Amino acid sequence: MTAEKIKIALLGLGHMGLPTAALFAKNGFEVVGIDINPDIVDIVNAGRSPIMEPGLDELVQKVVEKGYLRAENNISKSLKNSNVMIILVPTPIDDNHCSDLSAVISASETITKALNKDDLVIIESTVPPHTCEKIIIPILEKSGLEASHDFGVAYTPERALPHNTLYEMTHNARVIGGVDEESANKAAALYKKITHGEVVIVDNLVTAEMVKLMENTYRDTNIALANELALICESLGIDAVQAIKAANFHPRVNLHAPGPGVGGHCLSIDPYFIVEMAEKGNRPAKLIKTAREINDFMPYHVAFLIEKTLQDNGKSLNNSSVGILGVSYKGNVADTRETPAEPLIKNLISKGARVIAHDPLVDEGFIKQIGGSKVELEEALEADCVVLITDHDSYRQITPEMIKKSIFICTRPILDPAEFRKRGVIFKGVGRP
Ligand code: SAJ
Repeated sequence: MTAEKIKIALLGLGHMGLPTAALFAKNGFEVVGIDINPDIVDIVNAGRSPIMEPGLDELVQKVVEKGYLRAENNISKSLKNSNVMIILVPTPIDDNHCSDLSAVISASETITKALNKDDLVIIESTVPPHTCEKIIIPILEKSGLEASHDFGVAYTPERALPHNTLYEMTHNARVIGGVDEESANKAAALYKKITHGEVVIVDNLVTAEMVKLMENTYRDTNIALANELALICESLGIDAVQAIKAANFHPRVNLHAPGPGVGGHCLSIDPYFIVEMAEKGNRPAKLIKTAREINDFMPYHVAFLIEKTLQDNGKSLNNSSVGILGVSYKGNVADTRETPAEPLIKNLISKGARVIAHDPLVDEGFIKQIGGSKVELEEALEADCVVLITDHDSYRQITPEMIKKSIFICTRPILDPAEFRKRGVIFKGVGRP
């Protein structure tokens, strides 16, 4: 397939899908973005991005204006005219921590209706191992065409950090696996057009699926290690953040940062895809499961720290106001998916606390929906107990004088306890006895 002959259809214009579509369009490919949400389609066709991501609004405007990118929300002739189809739809987990592949299955069925000989289907959605070969390819072959013989299939996981997506998508290495060598090479040639990073071809589809899960499971288990060490340090009167910082001077140590819990739609979800398939194969995934349990426990440990610190200072939680700083799942993003702030706020309210919350990037709707009320920063800082949950850059400017009632639980390692304690602030935190 030569470049001018390639017409790309990308299914799923989300946090990763829209940047991917825009980058292919920026590099001269004709791209149709397909999404089931008509609002997203309208916003993109108006030349704007429905997602807050630095640089994305301008990029979408440029490529839509030039006619390289357009969006549609149904099976259309443009899908039939496409010869490269990319699936980048969400893969959440259900209440039993099992993968919900309904969006991937639906996207595959959509493609099957428009699949032509010599097409290339690329899956980017994060999926459990063996999904491509055991679920997606059988659906695609309902077209009457045979994978490898008639059409190509490749898997390449997206791996861009939210809030830095465009840079990471054009610089991070890409891992690619194919149903056959030709599919992998075709996909590699395509992604080399949008990234300066290394393009690493692995043996097959399942290896590429597993690489993505390994990356995020590596981070989740390392964060769990940092959190467990922090809990132990608290009981031993050791400042875990200081100890971790010192330990990381070792050339082969990279302990992550303890915090209020692990949010986002990746690290808190992807490890379960490995657990699900491991247990199907009667192979336990004890460490991975335990790490998830440790990270999911952290919001409740923060609630304990708040309650205990108030009690130690003659106040009770059910007569106190708690001012939460930050509700998104991590600093400088507006995304609240799986945020640890949600279980924390619900737990505090169940114990009778009055919870007020500030977040420069999250609107009132989410905060109200979980039972809190959105306030200005000044008001949150006047609460009986101020709790920093999200490491937004703007919170690095907080000074001891701003903590009006002198109790401050800082769950992220972004402020210096000594600065606050020497001005009379009762400064506690995860791993900060
Ligand atoms: N967190 C900690 N301590 C740390 C690091 C993070 O508590 O030391 C928390 C964060 O506050 C956040 C959560 O963990 O709540 C996840 O944060 P993250 O930045 O590690 O993860 P994501 O979901 O924003 O992005 C990750 C990235 N994966 C890797 O870095 C291996 C990104 O490259 C992936 O593309 C993304 O998941 C994804 O889409 O899978």
